[in-house]
Amino acid sequence: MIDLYTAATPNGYKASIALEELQLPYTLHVLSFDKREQKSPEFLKINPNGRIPAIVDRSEGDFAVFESGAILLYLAEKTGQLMPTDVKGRSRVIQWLMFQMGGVGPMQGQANVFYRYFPEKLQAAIDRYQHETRRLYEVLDGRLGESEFLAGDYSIADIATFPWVRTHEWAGVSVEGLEHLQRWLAEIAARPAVQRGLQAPPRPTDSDKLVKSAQSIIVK
Ligand SMILES: N[C@@H](CCC(=O)N[C@@H](CS)C(=O)NCC(=O)O)C(=O)O
Repeated sequence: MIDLYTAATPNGYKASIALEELQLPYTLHVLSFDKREQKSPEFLKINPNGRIPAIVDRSEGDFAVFESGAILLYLAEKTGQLMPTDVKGRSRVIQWLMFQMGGVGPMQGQANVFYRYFPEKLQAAIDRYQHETRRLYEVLDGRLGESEFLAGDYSIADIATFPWVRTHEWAGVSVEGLEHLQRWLAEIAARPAVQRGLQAPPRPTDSDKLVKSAQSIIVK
């Protein structure tokens, strides 16, 4: 059994989607950012960075894993699924996973911060992060024009990237003209395991609440 510590955010959904795809039983622990549960002493023992997602694998002597990319690699390697085992195939998945972890996630995350949450409107920062996110989307679109999924077959690289790209509007970034990216988004959104993962927990529909919750993290 796996304990999943998460919240309704793109990084959180990577872990819940992977657990659903792999049909691994897990217990959901939804942390409240408003109550700063991600910074509690108990949770910091699981993730010293005080962020979600994190998992604890109870079947492996309570082994804790933090960082969403590391969680995806752990689950793929534990099950032998969602990532090939040959050196080149594995490398392809890791390349696109790193591209998400070092590129799409941080850039789009900062686009969210400056476009949605930051108390001051810093146009240069908004432009910088939105343009960089769009540029990264164009790289994804190019790749998806030659391959159905990012690393060949459906893999943890797609699971890492999908929850971010699906919320492009929230970051104020368009996917217009990126036909391959749109095709891929629709294809992944249609997967039953992805739909289940996106309910663990569901994203609040009240955008004011979303903004307030995110602001509580940024200002402290
Ligand atoms: N690189 C980390 C980023 C994790 C992250 O930034 N999580 C956000 C939610 S998407 C969070 O927990 N924020 C709460 C906080 O900063 O206190 C990962 O991929 O796991």
